[in-house]
Amino acid sequence: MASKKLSLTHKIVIGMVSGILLGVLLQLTIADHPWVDAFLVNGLFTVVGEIFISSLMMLVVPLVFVSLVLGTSALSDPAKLGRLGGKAIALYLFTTAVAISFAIGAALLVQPGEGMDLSSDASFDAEEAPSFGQVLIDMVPRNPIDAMAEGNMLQIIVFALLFGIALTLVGKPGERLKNVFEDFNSVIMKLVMILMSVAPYGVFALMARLFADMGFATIGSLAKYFVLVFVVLILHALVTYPTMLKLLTGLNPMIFLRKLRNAQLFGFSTASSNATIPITLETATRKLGVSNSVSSFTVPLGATINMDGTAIMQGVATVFIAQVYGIDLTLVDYLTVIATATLASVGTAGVPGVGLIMLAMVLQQVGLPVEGIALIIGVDRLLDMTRTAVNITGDCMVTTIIGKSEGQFDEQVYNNPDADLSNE
Ligand code: DAS
Repeated sequence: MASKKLSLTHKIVIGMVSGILLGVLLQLTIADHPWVDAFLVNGLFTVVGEIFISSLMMLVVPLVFVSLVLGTSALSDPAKLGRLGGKAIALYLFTTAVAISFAIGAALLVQPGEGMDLSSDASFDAEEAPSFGQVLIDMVPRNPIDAMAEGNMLQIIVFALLFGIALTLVGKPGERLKNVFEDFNSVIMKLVMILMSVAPYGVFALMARLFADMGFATIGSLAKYFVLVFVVLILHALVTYPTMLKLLTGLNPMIFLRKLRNAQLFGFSTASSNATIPITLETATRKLGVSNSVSSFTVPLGATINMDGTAIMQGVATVFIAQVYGIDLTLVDYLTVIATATLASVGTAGVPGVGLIMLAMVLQQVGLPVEGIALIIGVDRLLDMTRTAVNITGDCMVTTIIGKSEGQFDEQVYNNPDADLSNE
């Protein structure tokens, strides 16, 4: 009997697990064999891992711009766009507020910082939180080429939306240009497929380097904090999202979670929602059956403004740091944390480590010492990877809800187990 071809998901999981096992082994030998660190961990694995992430990031700007222009131009009625945007922003902010409220409640119950003495003398440079008005002003690109060069996702989204609307209103030239964009989109999507085929090697290198570098002793002293964030993240992805999807669409959430595996594995491996946009977009359209008109808008938007996983870390970290420094927060303080974390997520891109930068804004808002972040940096990478996978899951859930509510959704594709890239 011909052996069943390994699916892409299986290959990525094999790459991930073997990378973790090798990394743990190397971590134990690095002290005696410095060449392992130099040639393998900071040599081969770093080079392969960084090339893999850069190759994904390479596709994000052209893919987001082209697919969003096409998606917008297909939405014949611009008023529909307003409704789509309103629904997306409302749902994204709502799920983020739910996530952080859930996290704060769990942290107050578990008390992760209880009994911890203040052991850190390191400091953390906090960035100023942009005002909400400034975030709105910054969304409009003065120079669209600059916005693309800098990968400013919100500015690229705004320019692509306006360009797509103008494309539909300009008649023949727009029709000709739309054909060019459609061909360009096909080429970019082929590039995404090629990159997905080499993903297992990139994931292997990323995991091997991470686990060779990460001292497990750090997790030990922060075990309560680490485990609490991890558990709340998993519960949010496996309970909150399936419940919302079932209640708001009636769809089978188990199918949803199964089809999300590749996108989640990419998000976990890269710790970057932005780098995973090509896979998230492909998942939303080809696996979940949401039209490009909706996905091309809600996926890049979600990668930027929707960070439920990040909000969960911020909720637990705020309670943890307040406890470690012996500061009692009031209900108003917690409401301020929820509002600040929800709004802070709007203006920050989905790249590795952005959650900690946003946490500094949240702590400042409630008068907590920002240097408390130095306590949790050591275990943040693994949590960043997990919360990025949760962020992406939230993006796809909202995309599916909106696609179905807008009639831009093919339920046959959603229910078809073979509408799945992992077999390619
Ligand atoms: N790494 C971020 C993302 O890409 C999440 C975070 O930093 O919390 O979504």
